[in-house]
Amino acid sequence: MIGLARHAFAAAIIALLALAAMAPGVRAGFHVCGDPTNDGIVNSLDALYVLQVDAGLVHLPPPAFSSTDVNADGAVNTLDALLILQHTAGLIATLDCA
Ligand SMILES: [Ca+2]
Repeated sequence: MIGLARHAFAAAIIALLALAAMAPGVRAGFHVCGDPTNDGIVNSLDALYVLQVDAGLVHLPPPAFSSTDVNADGAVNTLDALLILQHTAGLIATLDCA
């Protein structure tokens, strides 16, 4: 039941964010924690990308994993997207990736 709710939550967030922007393609090479889109900026598009990965809509290339697992728990999921959004909103000063 919790898993179903988690996926429903992720799907709702994806739908809302997709209205605002198209998901960018992921380029080779990842450097900034919380920036799986690798555009040098950590923002809501990165959270959208994480939610798409969690929902199975896009594939996360192995090199991107370490910059995407922002809570370093070994998984890329909605918690990482939440932390990215909190960072974007200024509620978290830094993100610590695996
Ligand atoms: Ca994680």
